[in-house]
Amino acid sequence: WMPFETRKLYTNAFIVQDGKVLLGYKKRGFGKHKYNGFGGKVEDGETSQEAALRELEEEAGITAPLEYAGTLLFLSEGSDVAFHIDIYRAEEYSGTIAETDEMRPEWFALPSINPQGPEASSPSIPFAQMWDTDVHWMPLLFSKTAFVGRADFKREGDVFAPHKWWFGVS
Ligand code: 6OG
Repeated sequence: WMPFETRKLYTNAFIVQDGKVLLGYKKRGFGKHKYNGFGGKVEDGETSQEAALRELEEEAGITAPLEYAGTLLFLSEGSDVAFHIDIYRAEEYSGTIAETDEMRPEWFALPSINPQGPEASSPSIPFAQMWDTDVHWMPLLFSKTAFVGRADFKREGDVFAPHKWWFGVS
């Protein structure tokens, strides 16, 4: 057991529109080769909302009226760092979505939506290429239910995998 000496604050933002969600394929850094929302570390002197807006602009080239959606806490065995991730969402955006050095944005259809709708031409969310825990809390994000959750990761060989988690309505 270790006390959690450090809390690292991150953001993650999702645009949800017309039965689709905008994700980015991460080309480098933490979470490389996974799809995720747009986000990063909250800098000193910045609120998490300001960081979420800055990261969305830096990684996808757009701005949006982001609303707070939920908070996730990730802990790892043998580490005294707790990752606190504030999740944001918006249903509109302005600007032109652009690929950046860090992220390649792509639209994905939300689960179980009218197959004739405007989202029909988009592939479904690639959960197999995302963080293992995303599948548990993303339905809460899509249903606009404020949520909170925690996942504990354990080392399995070279990778960390979640072995215990809880996500729910906040
Ligand atoms: P940069 O290295 O890009 O910030 N992040 C996670 N996102 C999800 N969905 N699940 C996790 O479970 C995550 N751990 C970290 C937060 C890293 C980005 O990765 C997110 C940031 O948006 C373990 O600055």
